[in-house]
Amino acid sequence: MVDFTLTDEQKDLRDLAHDFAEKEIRPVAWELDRDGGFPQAIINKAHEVGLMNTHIPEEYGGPGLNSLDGCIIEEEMSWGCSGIQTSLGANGLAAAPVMLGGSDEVKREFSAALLESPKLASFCLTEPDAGSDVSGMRTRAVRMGDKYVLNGSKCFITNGSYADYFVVYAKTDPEAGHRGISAFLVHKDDTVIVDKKEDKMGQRASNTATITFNDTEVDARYLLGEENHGFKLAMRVLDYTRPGVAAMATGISRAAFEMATAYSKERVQFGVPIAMHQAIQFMIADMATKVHLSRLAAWNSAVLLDQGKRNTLESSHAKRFAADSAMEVTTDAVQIFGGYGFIKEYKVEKFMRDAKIMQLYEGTSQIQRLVIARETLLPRRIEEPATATA
Ligand code: COS
Repeated sequence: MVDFTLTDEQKDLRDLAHDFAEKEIRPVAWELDRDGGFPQAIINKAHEVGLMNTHIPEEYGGPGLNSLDGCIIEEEMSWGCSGIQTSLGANGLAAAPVMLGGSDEVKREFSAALLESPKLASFCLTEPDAGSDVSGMRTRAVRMGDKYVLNGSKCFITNGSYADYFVVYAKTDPEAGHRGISAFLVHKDDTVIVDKKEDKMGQRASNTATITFNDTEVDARYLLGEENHGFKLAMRVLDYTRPGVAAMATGISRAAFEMATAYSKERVQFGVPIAMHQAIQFMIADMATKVHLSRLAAWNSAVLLDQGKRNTLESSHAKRFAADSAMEVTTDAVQIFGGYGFIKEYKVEKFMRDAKIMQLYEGTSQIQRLVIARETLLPRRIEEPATATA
């Protein structure tokens, strides 16, 4: 039986994250959104209080929090600002392939670097011509003695301009399709070029950049997993991280829902607060259901992972539902504000812009439906179990 009763430790974690979101994130969120500034000061503080790198196992010196713990933190922090949480959480996405595929020595070295100081790591999968179609990537890695040499460009890379480490997927056998991709942990040097910082619709406090690797040399010990097994590693990573994205989407929905509910009790039209009108009540009811079910789906997919079970189907259910719900809930929140919702001063429109990326990154809502359809029609297609080590 699934039991979502939080332990005292999980309640403390939720309070810590909520307090941080309220005191550190919210006061600067709208300013960083307006200016597109990078939340370095918040990253430093989050690192100091233990709200970053929470996934690093205890055996490597980390807090070893599980996937459900991660969801609890990500919802609260995204209630503060999902753009800032994207900056704080990107290390988790980059560290997952290291924890799943790296040698013990590499895991130890990488964990120590992230835990010692607020260093950032980026996950580099997407390319201009390879978004949903991962195996269409063109970045090449060629083995030369005890090194690999990487060439190619990756786009939409979170924290790309500020990262010291990059987990890069590249073709090691270009003729072999998805069976010719490998993953590498790359340390930044002067062959790693930040080409472009994107000017985005939402999550403007997160840095998104194009990164080019020009004859970048990587020691062979930084190959993650086996050569040519990088595609499956990436899929396993996404199974691992999509519950967290669903939790982030829940945080955005909840924030917009709270703001709209409060406003509906204050705004008077036709002689009563608009919350007294059934048209608004039904919107509020649907929003409440979507927030509630988004959280349950995120937690369910996380708990499966914590139990060492494969959660491919459930993480796609959660990511798809929570992301689409975030778009709907935030749009309805703007609607409840009426014309004021369209005015930046009223703040609620930021959630609608931030919600859009939830339907796009870590697999679009269409890709989640593709995974759900395949898993439903061919449930035993993927033999490999997820491990609970990352
Ligand atoms: N875990 C382990 N293995 C998996 C897997 C999973 N979750 N999903 C697929 N695989 C395996 C398959 O079993 C298959 O193995 P074989 O080579 O032994 O046959 C292999 O990977 C290829 O799978 P599939 O045929 O499903 O690959 P497709 O090229 O059709 O791609 C999708 C599948 C579209 C689902 C995948 O490319 C995807 O998730 N794309 C979105 C990428 C994304 O999220 N990008 C965002 C960037 S990260 S911010």
